[in-house]
Amino acid sequence: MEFTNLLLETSEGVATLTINSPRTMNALNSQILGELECALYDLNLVDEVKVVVITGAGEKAFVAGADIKEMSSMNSYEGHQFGLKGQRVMMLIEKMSKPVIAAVNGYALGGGLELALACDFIYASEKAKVGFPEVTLGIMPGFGGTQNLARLIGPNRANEMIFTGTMLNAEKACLWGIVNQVFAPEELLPKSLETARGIARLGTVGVGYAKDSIANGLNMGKEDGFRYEASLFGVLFATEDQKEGMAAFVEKRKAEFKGK
Ligand code: CO8
Repeated sequence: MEFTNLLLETSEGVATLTINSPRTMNALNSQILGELECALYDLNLVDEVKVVVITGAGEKAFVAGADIKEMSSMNSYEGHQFGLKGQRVMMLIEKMSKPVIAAVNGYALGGGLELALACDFIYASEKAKVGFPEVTLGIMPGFGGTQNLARLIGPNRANEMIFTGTMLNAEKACLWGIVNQVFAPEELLPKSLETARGIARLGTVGVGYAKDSIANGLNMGKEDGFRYEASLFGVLFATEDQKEGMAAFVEKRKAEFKGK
């Protein structure tokens, strides 16, 4: 599939999806959201792809938010549709059976931070700045940010970030648990790919089921979560990866996983 605003590169089981509109700080307009939805839907179906890394083109921004110029003339119905479109992309990332890592190379603001938060974890460059400036525009986060941020760092810190609209630097974002690791700018993508390739070499059915168990378990009571985990755990014993992984351990050799 051809994309106007995305670059897609796949190697060693890892697809790198780069949002490529640096002139507008990779702001998410309707077209980019549509392309992201198609690309992610497709990547979830491609067997060769085991892990996805999302990043932004250029040196300044991961994604500086939803496109303010496009939103400025929307009516209520259009705003609602735009919000739903963005939320579909975020939900798609969460529902994918493959890990998605956000490599945040610069500003991740508003919808950009929401995109990063929808990913399974975030690596950031020392230059990254994250925040929700929506209240400075008279709106609020609308691509799942109020939900995902509060679940990740708790309501008090989420309240402070969202009500004040201030940005955190990478160090503070890491301290607050938004970002897992911070790297020098030139190290960010290599380190993200190294982690992604490491995951891609493992038993990726188990990885996908663990993602499912963590994500869905968070919306359940603990007992239901335990039950859900046990049912997925049991299914893994019907996979080739489980047989290969355990046989390799017993035979003292490296496992050759097939992802099935
Ligand atoms: N939308 C559209 N264009 C943008 C955006 C954006 N979010 N961010 C930057 N741009 C454009 C600028 O307009 C500028 O274009 P031009 O040269 O044509 O004027 C170009 O990118 C470069 O930007 P700056 O000159 O401003 O660059 P600076 O380095 O001076 O500043 C900043 C960088 C700090 C990132 C600054 O551009 C900025 O503050 N951008 C806006 C950040 C923001 O407010 N983001 C939140 C947007 S709202 C949102 O994301 C809501 C999500 C949920 C939607 C739900 C809908 C229902």
